[in-house]
Amino acid sequence: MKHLFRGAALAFAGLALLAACSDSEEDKVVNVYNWSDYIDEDILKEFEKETGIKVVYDVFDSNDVLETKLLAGKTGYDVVVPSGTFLSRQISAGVFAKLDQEQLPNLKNMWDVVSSRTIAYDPGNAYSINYMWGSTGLGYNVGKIKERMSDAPLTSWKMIFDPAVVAKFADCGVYMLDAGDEMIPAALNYIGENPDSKDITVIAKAEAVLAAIRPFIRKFHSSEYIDALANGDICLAVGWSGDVLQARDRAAEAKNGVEVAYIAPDEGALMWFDQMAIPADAPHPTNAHKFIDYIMRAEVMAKASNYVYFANGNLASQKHLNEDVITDPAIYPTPAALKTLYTTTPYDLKSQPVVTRIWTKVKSGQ
Ligand code: N2P
Repeated sequence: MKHLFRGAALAFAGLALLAACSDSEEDKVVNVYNWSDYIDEDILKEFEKETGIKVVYDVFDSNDVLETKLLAGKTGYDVVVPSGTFLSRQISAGVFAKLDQEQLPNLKNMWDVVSSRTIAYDPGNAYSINYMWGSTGLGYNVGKIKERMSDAPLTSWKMIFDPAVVAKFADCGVYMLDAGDEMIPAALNYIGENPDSKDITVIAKAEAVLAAIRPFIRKFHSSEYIDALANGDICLAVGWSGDVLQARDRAAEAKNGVEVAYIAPDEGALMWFDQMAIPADAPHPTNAHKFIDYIMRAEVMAKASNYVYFANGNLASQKHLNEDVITDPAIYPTPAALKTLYTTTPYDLKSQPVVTRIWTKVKSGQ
């Protein structure tokens, strides 16, 4: 009996050792799939230098593209960054592994103002951690817009959704995000409907708004507008806050006389949250935790926001943020501005096909 007991104890210790070994035997690599123009690449180099873990970094500019891959499975990715609405239904579909909080000591740095909002998508924040958040608004070329319309309604969605206004800018180039899940709510909000409506008769109303301005849109794309704005190739874009601010900086650096500005319009704009998560079939889950924990370091997170001009969900990072970042209301909105921002919830099985159909139709211009 005594022997048997000792045997079992030994076997148990052996198993534990094996588990520890397989942990440390994970290949020294982490495969990250994040949005384009969303990090200071020095961060990746510094992580590699410190940990010896190579970062294979791949980018996307569409939640739909990420979702298609995740639902098919076996992406090979260890860390992915869907927005809250998409993350939520991906969690329900069993796409992600629960985070092991013991491997994430820097969770202490996170900001309850953000984490209390992201629980709407990920109850208990069990599967995800906020990377960055921002708004969806308008980027414009100050000079070109003024030239064409001296009294342009710069702080209103009329800039894009009023056909008589946007028609004036068609010649200098108007881009729109290729994101039906954001543009349909924006169109609904513009006509006074609930942007988060799941009622298909309400959602259908967005089609007429978008169809009316379709002739004036040069391109639907979710990342090319940064350079297009910066180079002066277009004069108006629906875009993501930090991306437009990056365009502003690229223009200033190029000293090309282009002045770019961002506005989250008065009628309200979408506030979204991009969340780091680990696919259930990630090949290197331990490295994924190490990577996420590294990103959650106050200095690292601040370095990322200082570079891409998006706000983050990390309170400890705030004392390391550049003055022009923490004080810019386009990045960290004032409490009053925050009240004008709306959030959305995921489309369900009934509403998603309607959104997809409208969006495909609008883009095709038929
Ligand atoms: C990064 C854009 C990410 C914002 N360029 C959209 N979730």
